[in-house]
Amino acid sequence: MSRSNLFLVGGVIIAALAIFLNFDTENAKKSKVADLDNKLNIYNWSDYIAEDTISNFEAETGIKVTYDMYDSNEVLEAKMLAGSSGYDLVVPTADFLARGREAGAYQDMDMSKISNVKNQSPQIQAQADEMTGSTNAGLVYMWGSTGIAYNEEMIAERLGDDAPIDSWALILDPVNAAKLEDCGIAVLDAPTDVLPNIMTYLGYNGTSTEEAHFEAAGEALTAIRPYLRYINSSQSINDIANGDICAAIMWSGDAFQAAYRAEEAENGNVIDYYIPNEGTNLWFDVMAIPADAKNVENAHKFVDYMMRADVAAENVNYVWYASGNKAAEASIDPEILSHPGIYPTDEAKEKLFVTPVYDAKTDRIVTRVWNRFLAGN
Ligand code: N2P
Repeated sequence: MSRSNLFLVGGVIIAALAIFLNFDTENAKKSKVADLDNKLNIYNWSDYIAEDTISNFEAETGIKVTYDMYDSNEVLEAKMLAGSSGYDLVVPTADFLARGREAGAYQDMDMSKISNVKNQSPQIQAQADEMTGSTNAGLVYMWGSTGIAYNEEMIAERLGDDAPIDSWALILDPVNAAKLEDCGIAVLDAPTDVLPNIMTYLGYNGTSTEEAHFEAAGEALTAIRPYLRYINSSQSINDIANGDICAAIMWSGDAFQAAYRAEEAENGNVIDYYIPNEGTNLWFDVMAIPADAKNVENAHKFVDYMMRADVAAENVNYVWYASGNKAAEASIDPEILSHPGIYPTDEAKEKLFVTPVYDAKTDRIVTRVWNRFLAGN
């Protein structure tokens, strides 16, 4: 082969290679975009969605969902503040979302992409928006209260007619706690849902941020610590349903899920829930998008899907929490809609408060008091 021919062949090979490589990277780019478009990583509370919501969404949109669960705002917060969680959609309680936004851990939701935003209850949404100081922070998924779930028969056997089944004293009075130790008491591992309520039991305002009030709440918890079976936020649904524990500080919907599970199992356990008359906190859990989410479009598509009235109603009928979705109410089981433990009456609402957005100093006090309680001293 002559020298010039050699150059020609070499040139052709290089050009072909260049076209091939370029083509290949273009393809890779395209498939990467397609991958991104088809994925969604969700991190939500445990026991907080109907069984087929995710598969229905996947079938309808072709988006592949990875669905992980947590049972504490603190766990979620740590992940959000560290960044690179890999999640595209999470559901913090509004006070945690407010703090996370201040730290730059969340991005705004583009409400123009959520046509079903019209279904949202303006009243409920306003309460969350007030805390975050934004109308674009996210949309309230569910809301509820913190109260006491108990096994009717087991409590009656141990406390008789004296059982204060309208007060935090059922668990917080050490005399009662000692009598219930054998049948099992559980407390939520949720400092911001427990400490403010213990304050109301002690006669303080649940929205107080005074250090002395947190310390007093911590002492009241420490006094009953020896009688507690455990401090955990996701175990008590099954345990109280099965009769393995008899009283628990729980979130409203979880308590009703337990009651329902016991009924379904026909195991003889009758579980009830009440909002203590000293007062309790109402909370709002908000669908929100982390600042570094990769699949932002899909996160919006999912929120829009969750905001459909029929989808929202199905979720409520399964998890027994009150919905942020007003349009869903027409399809929510009337038993749920009229239940004062789930949708509190206006009278009960007067004793309810929302845990404030704690600043860094208050947050440190809460963490210190709670860790002491967990450690049992
Ligand atoms: C769901 C608990 C969510 C309520 N199991 C906590 N805000």
